[in-house]
Amino acid sequence: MNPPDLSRRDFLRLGAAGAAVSSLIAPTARAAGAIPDAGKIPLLRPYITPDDQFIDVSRGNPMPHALPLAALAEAGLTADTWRLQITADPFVEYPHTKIPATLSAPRTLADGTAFDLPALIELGRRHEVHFFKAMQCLNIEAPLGQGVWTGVPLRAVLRQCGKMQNVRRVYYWGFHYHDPKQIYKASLSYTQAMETAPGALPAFLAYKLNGRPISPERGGPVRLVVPWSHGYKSLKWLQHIFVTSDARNWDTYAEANNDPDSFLKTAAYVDKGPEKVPAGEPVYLTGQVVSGLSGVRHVEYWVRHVESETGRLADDDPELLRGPWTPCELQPQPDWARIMPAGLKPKQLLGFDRTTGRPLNWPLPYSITQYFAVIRGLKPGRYEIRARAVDLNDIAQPEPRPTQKTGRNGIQVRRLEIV
Ligand SMILES: Nc1nc2c(c(=O)[nH]1)N[C@H]1C(S)=C(S)[C@@H](COP(=O)(O)O)O[C@H]1N2
Ligand SMILES: [Mo]
Repeated sequence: MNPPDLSRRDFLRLGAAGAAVSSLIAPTARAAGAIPDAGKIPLLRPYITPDDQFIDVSRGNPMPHALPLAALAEAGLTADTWRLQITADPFVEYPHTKIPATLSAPRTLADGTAFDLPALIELGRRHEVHFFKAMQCLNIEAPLGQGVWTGVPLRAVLRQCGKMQNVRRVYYWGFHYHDPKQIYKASLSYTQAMETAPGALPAFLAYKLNGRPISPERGGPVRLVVPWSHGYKSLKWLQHIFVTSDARNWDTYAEANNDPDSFLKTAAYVDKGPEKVPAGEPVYLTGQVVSGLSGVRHVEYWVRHVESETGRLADDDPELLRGPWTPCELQPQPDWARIMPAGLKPKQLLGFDRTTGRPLNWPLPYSITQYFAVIRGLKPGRYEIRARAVDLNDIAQPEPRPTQKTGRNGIQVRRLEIV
């Protein structure tokens, strides 16, 4: 399916891309109203990622979303058959746990109290939230896609389980063929699940993406989405929530040497482009910037002239740190009302002003924004072009935590030759 996203057309109109590009162009050209080549800027992707352009990094053997409909129904992965169990960990393990976690009203298949989709949607009548979020794997150097997710905060669901005691972590997992080796699990601390700072986005159980039921490929019928983290916390094919007094992190991602409580990192990613550009023609640099926990102040690029093939330049090489780095342009804000999925208004989205329908921050937190630059005057020769994000603390990528297993944000490079 294609969401009703017209931003690509908007971009390609000179009015949108041109207005932003004009600040890069000499004052005389601007005064004359001529914006050379602006229409050629290869922006870009639609702001909302069409389903078929989302990058899929699912695991599973076979992939749950590849199951035929009957098997999908048997797996509890259709709207009618989906059930969610919520149970408490009965064990104690000294010295890690001393008193078991309890729920006075657990939700189980055995006694018929498991949540079904109508019950979740009914809960949404009081608690529903909508917001933009990008999916980005902690380990992959490209965002996977973004859209408007709709669902119910996790805390509202947990409150449907009676009195909760001695809980310090909330685990969740999905369909896994009853094969322990295929369990993919993630967790939040109790506080992260239950409390949200004013204006911040809660962890929630999503049942819509871009106004429609979440496809099996994107993790439907219900996906647990954690706005502030990388994709590994946003669990597909959700079927079980498990509360425990064990404060240790046993996420599948923790077992794979990742920081299992990382925040989404601010980082710029560079698009591919032509390897050869004729002398005298501008080089169009484009890419995507993810706004992580620390936000985005701007994106900047550095052009490095190289004599021949060179080895990798470390992200903390003094030459790289010196630059000179030049600001890129961020894409203009899309026409929010036009790109909204049917039935949704921008002012209903978290992070948007309730009266004006304008976003409270731009770029949107935890989302992808595109950037570009028009680079002129390069003489024939070989070049490397790098881009990096600078966050709202004025810290440039890959800092402040360059350990890549906390979220890949290495500085990307595009190589080209001016001929
Ligand atoms: N059930 C389940 N959910 C999962 C995963 C998984 O393997 N199984 N992978 C996670 C990881 S590591 C990422 S990056 C995202 C990828 O989301 P996508 O396939 O929608 O792009 O899903 C997350 N949710
Ligand atoms: Mo991932």
